Amino acid sequence: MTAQTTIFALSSGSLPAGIAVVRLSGPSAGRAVQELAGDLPAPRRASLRRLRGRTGGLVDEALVLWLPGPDTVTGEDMAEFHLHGSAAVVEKLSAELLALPGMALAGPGEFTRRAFANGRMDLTQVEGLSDLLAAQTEHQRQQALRLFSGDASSVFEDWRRQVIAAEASLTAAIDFNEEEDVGVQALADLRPRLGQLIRTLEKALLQAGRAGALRDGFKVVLTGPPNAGKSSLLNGLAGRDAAIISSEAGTTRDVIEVPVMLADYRVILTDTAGLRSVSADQGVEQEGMRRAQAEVAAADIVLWVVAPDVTADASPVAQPDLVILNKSDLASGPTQTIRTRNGESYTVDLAVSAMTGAGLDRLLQRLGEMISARMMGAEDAVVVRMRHVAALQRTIRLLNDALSVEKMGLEVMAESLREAAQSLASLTGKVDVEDVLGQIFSEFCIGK
Ligand SMILES: Nc1nc2c(ncn2[C@@H]2O[C@H](COP(=O)(O)OP(=O)(O)O)[C@@H](O)[C@H]2O)c(=O)[nH]1
Ligand SMILES: [Mg+2]
Repeated sequence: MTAQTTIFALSSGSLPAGIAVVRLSGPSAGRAVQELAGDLPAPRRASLRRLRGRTGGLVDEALVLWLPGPDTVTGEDMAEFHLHGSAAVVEKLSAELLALPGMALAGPGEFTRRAFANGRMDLTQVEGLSDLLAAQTEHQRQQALRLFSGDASSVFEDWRRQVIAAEASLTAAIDFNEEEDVGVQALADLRPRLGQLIRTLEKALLQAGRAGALRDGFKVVLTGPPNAGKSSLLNGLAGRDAAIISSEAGTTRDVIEVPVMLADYRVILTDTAGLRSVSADQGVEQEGMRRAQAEVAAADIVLWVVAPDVTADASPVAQPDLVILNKSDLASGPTQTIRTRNGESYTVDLAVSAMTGAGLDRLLQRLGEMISARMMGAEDAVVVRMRHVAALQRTIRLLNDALSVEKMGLEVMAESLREAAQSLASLTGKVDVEDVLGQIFSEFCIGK
């Protein structure tokens, strides 16, 4: 869609609703208002108007906002119609708008794309907006706002300025290269500065893992031998029957994920197939176990579930985060340790009974505490997405390249620094971003 078209879309939620907001952006926004409302109301003032179609028939009575550019979210002329929120009203208005020249329905994220194209937002802010619209928890909202507000962009920009400053002083040194000492001195000055920056970037990368969990949900995986009661426990923790329970070992073959809220974090409880040795003809169960192992590898927290009436093979991870003894109702007394098939012993962290519900509250509380402790400050992270991680890793590599160059290679060093600055610039979208644009904007809904 060219910038010459004027786009419009329903920007509010699904219909019917109290009010439906149809947004317009582009050069004909003002004309559309004039045609429908009869005049152009005062800018930035909500004005009540009767909207009339081409034949003069009444479309609706609506609040109309006229928002002349460039001081708008998209940087273009914009308008809003606040209509009565029925499908028929929106349908009728859309038909009237489409009859006007240069008017088209907006594609997903097209308003935001125009805002980006007109320099009203940088790429990190666009990502923040996308996350903000998807935010389900208070922590996710805070993290998204950190990106959307431009806080993260200023951090990225500060890093980039440091690299550019280093490159500038190096270039100056190269220009004086006849004087041996200047190059030596320039390097001596630069090394600690770049080293410090690399450490800062590495620290930001470390935070990225937690930030990712905040965005996508914290993954808690239940693993253990068949019939230990993993599926029963998942249902108990989730408060509903999500997984099938059976006394027949090997019932759970697929991975079952149940999102729950714990300590105001989004947590994905994950039930898996029991782990045991099976013969080759039990192919489906084997595939289930393969998936179970993949889930364990991707887990943020691994709960190893065992029970008094089943014998466990060794835990699939060296150190499970919690060893849960289920079926405490079957145990004759308190059980402190359990023994595996080959004689290893593990300390039981919590005894519970999925059947009677005993200990479930304590388990939930314990999980909430573990997650809060691990996620502490994750909403402050600026490196959140895989794209950020990749750009940062590349930057660190280039800075290390620059540092490894000896005095004779000042120009090579300067080149590495230039590339490092570019790599940081790609975070906010100052360069080289065409390929990532499509990806990011495709996450948006129509009307945003
Ligand atoms: N007595 C008792 N039985 C349980 C408990 N939890 C699960 N079971 C039973 O153990 C069997 C296996 O349960 P299930 O949840 O399918 O185990 P999974 O194979 O680990 O997923 C079923 O017959 C359950 O009813 C419990 O806390 N106490
Ligand atoms: Mg199961």
